[in-house]
Amino acid sequence: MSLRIGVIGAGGMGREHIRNLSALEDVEVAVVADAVEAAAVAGAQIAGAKSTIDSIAVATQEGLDAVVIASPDDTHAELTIAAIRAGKKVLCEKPLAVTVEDALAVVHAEQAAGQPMVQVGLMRVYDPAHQQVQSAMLELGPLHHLRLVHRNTNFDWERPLDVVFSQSLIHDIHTARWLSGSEFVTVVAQVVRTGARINYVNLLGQLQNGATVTVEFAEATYGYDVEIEATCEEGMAIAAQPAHPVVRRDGASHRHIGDDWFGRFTEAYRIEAAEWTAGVRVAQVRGPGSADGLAAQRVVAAAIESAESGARVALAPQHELGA
Ligand code: ISE
Repeated sequence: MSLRIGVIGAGGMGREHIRNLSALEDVEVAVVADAVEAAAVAGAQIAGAKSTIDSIAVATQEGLDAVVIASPDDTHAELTIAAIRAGKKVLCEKPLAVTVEDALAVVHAEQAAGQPMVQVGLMRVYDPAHQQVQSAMLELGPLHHLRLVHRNTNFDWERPLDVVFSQSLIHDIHTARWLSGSEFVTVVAQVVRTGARINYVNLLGQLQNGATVTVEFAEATYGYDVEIEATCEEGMAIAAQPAHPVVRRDGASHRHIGDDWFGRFTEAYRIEAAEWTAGVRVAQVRGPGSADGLAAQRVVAAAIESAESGARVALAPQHELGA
C-alpha cells in the first residue's frame, strides 16, 4: 500500500525530507505546505506534489496517512497536536515544542489518541558512527563519562541562547540519554559571549546512573564537526569521522571536514525516512518519540535556567509531570 504524506515546511530540512521520502518505494509526498508560496512550490516540484500555503490544512487533510513537520520551531506543537487529532502519524522535526508546557501538551494529545503517533527528528540515533559507539559500549562495562562535541558554522545570523539550545544542543542531550540509557538529574551550563553574540556553550550534566556528560558546543567555527567519546569502566569508544581522503597539494596536507549537517548526516536522514515510514505502516513509532522530545526540552529549559542564574539546576523525574 502506498503511503500518502504531507510535508509542512519547505526550507532546507523540509526539502531534505521530501527528497528522502520520494526516493522510497510506495511512499508518495502528496502535498507540500510552506507559508512562503515560492518555497511551497519549489518543495512540491521535487516530488511532483501539490503545494499550498495553508499548513494547518495539510496537518488535518483527509486522505493523508502521515505528515512531516519541518516548519518554524514555534509552530511544531500546534501542528503536531492538530495532526494527532486528525488521526495522522507525525514526524516532527526537533524541537517537539519550544516550551516544556507545549511539549507536555503534545504528549498528552498522543496519550488521548491511545496509540503511538509521533516520532521526533532526533536523528543522531540513525547515524552509523553514533550506532557504532553504542555497540562498542556494550562491551566496555559501565559508562563513566560521555564527551559530546558539536561545532556549527552559523556565521550568517546570531541565534539567541534558547534557540541555540533547542535547535542544536537538544541533539547532544538526546544522544546522552540514548547512549547512557539514563536521565539527566542535574545540569550546569556556561556561555561564552562577545556582547550579545553566543560563541560557545559548555554543559555539564549528571545522569541518574552516576555518569557525567559534557557537551562542548561552538556556534560559528571552522566547519561542521560532531565528536562523541564514551569513557567506560573497561575502555573508551570514539566515533569514527566520515571518511575523506587526505589530499596533499601546494606544500600542504588537507582533509575535508564539511560545513553543514546535511553533508555529515546524509545517511542518517535517509535511514530516518525509511525507518519512520516502515513504523507508520505498522502503527509503531520505532525512533525517538514524544516522551523523548519532552525529556530533551526539559533539559534544555534547565540548562537555560542554569546559564542565566549560574546555578546547578535539578530535574525531577518525568513521570512526576504526568507524562
Ligand atoms: C540544526 O538545526 C540541526 O539540526 C543540526 O543537526 C545541528 O547540528 C545544528 O546545530 C542545528 O542548528
